[in-house]
Amino acid sequence: LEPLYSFMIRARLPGGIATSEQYKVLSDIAQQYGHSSLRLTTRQTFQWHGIFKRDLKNTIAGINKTLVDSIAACGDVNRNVMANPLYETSKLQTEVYEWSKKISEHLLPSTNAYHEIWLDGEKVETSEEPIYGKTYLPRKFKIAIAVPPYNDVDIYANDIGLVAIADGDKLLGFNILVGGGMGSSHNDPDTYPRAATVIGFSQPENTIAVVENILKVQRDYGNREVRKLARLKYTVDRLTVDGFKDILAEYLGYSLQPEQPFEFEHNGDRYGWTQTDDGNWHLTLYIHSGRIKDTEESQTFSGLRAIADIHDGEFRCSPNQNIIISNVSDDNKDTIQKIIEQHGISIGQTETPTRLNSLACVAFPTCALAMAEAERYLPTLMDLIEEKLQKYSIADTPINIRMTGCPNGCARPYLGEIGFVGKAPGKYNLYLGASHQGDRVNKLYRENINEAQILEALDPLFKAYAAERDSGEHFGDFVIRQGFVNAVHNGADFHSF
Ligand code: SRM
Ligand code: SF4
Repeated sequence: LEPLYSFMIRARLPGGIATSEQYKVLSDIAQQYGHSSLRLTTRQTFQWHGIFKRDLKNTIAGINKTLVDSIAACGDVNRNVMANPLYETSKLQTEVYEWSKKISEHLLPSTNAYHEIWLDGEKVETSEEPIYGKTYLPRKFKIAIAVPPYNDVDIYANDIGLVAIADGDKLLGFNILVGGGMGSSHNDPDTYPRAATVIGFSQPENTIAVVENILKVQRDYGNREVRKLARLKYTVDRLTVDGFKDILAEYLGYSLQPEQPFEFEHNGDRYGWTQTDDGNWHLTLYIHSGRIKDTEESQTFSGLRAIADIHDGEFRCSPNQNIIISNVSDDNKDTIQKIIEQHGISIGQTETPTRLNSLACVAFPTCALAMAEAERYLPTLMDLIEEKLQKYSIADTPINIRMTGCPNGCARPYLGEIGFVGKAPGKYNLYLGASHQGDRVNKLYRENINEAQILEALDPLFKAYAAERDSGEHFGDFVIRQGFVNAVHNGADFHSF
């Protein structure tokens, strides 16, 4: 008798967008095989947990039927390219979104192996991958694209970031960022999270060439000996930023132009209803840690399914584990609002800004790499943190809080103004001092502490922040100005004291 193995499946959802019809199937699969629970991820897609081995093939075939697939949702290739999914908000957003699709399609592996194994496709000889070569990449590879002032994709956490530079609605090109990444190992100074570095500017027509060649530099220069040092961030640091730029220029046949000025405001989502010029409505829901399931407080799973039954627009995944019900007609708006209210689903109007800016990874019970709870524990800790924020009358000030069950960093904890990274059950490292805009990683403040110690550590910080902050100063900047932690500018800084 074989043990009852269960698996996680991740969909590849181009642009993070599912039509209502597709969403119904995703939801039905969750009902049939996945314990009526769907998980929105920090990279704009859906996961199903607890799929039994015997159901694996049926589940994947079901996903394919909906025209969503799971190719390149995992593996040492480029993952989905993240972009703000609500592209109708401006002509510029639409154009940038089109670029994210083009890049994603261009970098998809062309192998047939996936179809052979899972879809009973006929076995064919596969030729060498045009971009990935025979060896693929040394490690997973991630790209995101952002339109300032919104950094909702957390661009600095990606191997490649593209920041749109525009004159009004006219796209002039992209600033190119390289070498972002979160993964690290506890007590191993060779590994570190790193905010991506801006290396120049490129005109729109060169976008694909620039991205493809950065990927090829990583393919050829990335560390294939030591897997934990294989991400592009380590390649960039090993070659030095200038060295990397020189090699890229050789691959491209020209150098990138100097970077253009830009500014981000924050890296969170914008909640509630919004209307676009075409008259359609869009509703961003707050889904705690991206978990779509029914609980006593909120029947999110049933509510979203009921919306899918009447909604003729789409369901779009945000990069922060939330969902946007998009392209709602005037006629449907009130009905959808009613379903939301009947099912106790949040549209981010009653939570504190700090809770709305919090993220937690999956961790226990499904993640085999977890050392501590994240998704299941953060709400409890948030209640206690909110008590402290209220005590010092700063509950209306947004502070980014991120928690993960291990240092791999799936909820981008090192970009939290307050970051918790699991060390052991009930114990976390506490990091402080990431920027609110998401362009600077944080630094270790307390190691291996439990709930009581976390609250004891945060109390005086909140007290000082309430009394001594400058006007408009964010918490992450304040703790650095006051000397609680030093700012981290590069990988070496992360571990130094
Ligand atoms: Fe992740 C591995 C979950 C976004 C860095 N991640 C895992 C695995 C697959 C564990 C494993 O290898 O067995 C987790 C599955 C847990 C489960 O039970 O579902 C897992 N990662 C997730 C998700 C679901 C977290 C979430 O709560 O939303 C996210 C799925 C994204 C997606 O749709 O593709 C997720 N993972 C991220 C991010 C955030 C991002 O990309 O913006 C990061 C940090 C950015 C980065 O890559 O540097 C991230 N995951 C990792 C790493 C560390 C990589 C490294 O460079 O060291 C691992 C471990 C590994 O690759 O060996 C990992
Ligand atoms: Fe699992 Fe660690 Fe990723 Fe959390 S951060 S989902 S515990 S691998």
